[in-house]
Amino acid sequence: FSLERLQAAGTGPLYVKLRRTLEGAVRTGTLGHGDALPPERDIAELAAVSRVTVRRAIDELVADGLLVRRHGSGTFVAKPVSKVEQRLSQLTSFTEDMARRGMSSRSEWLHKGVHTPSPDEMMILGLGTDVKVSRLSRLRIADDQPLAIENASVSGEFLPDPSAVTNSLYAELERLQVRPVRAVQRISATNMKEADAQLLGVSAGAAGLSIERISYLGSGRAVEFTRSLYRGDAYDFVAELTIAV
Ligand code: 16G
Repeated sequence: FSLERLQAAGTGPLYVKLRRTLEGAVRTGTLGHGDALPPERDIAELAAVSRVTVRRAIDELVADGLLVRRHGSGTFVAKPVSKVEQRLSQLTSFTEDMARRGMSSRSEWLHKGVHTPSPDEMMILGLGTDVKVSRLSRLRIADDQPLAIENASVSGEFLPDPSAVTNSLYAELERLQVRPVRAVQRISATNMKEADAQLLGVSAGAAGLSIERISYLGSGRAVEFTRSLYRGDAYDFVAELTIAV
């Protein structure tokens, strides 16, 4: 970030020149994906510009997705993401979806436990007053890239022991002979809150897809109520449409 580099970065306001210099450093590999940026005050000193100028250049690169700010640990060069395309017509599990693409998948568990259901869970899963609910929260990772945070609730009648789920929830439900055969899924847009963004390795406020899935057995009983947050930059949902008759 030397003064000479900045002067060579063409015309325009200082923050634009600094921005171009930083972009150049990423493009040429001087700054690698995942690398930490030096502290703002060091950049300001090296480039002989004010902290305000540095902040403005970095803010814009964060907004563009080239850099990521992680609370408490600094600013990093974002890792390039490969997008996952998911068809919207088949009821499949995350593990199966990734395996079909030749990707490995794993879960980082955030919580597994048996609880008294919330009013929402009671209503959606059709639970009686004395039935418990199994809750499973995890970060879903494909080929080492975090893709989604999933919070699943399953009736205690169908899944009494959530600790039995090691990786695939649907594989366990299949073993228990209560794998769902139909689901209704609702997708809406959201901006990620700081804590969620941090888990998913993106900046606070980044675009996310908030997804609710309620899945059912052939008998019509609801098995699963899952709320997920997918990375908007890493996931595309694709639906095939046919003409209405
Ligand atoms: C998918 C489902 C989720 C389900 C999970 C089971 C969406 C938005 N969500 O991620 O509802 O619980 O698959 O995956 O598609 P697993 O069997 O690999 O645990």
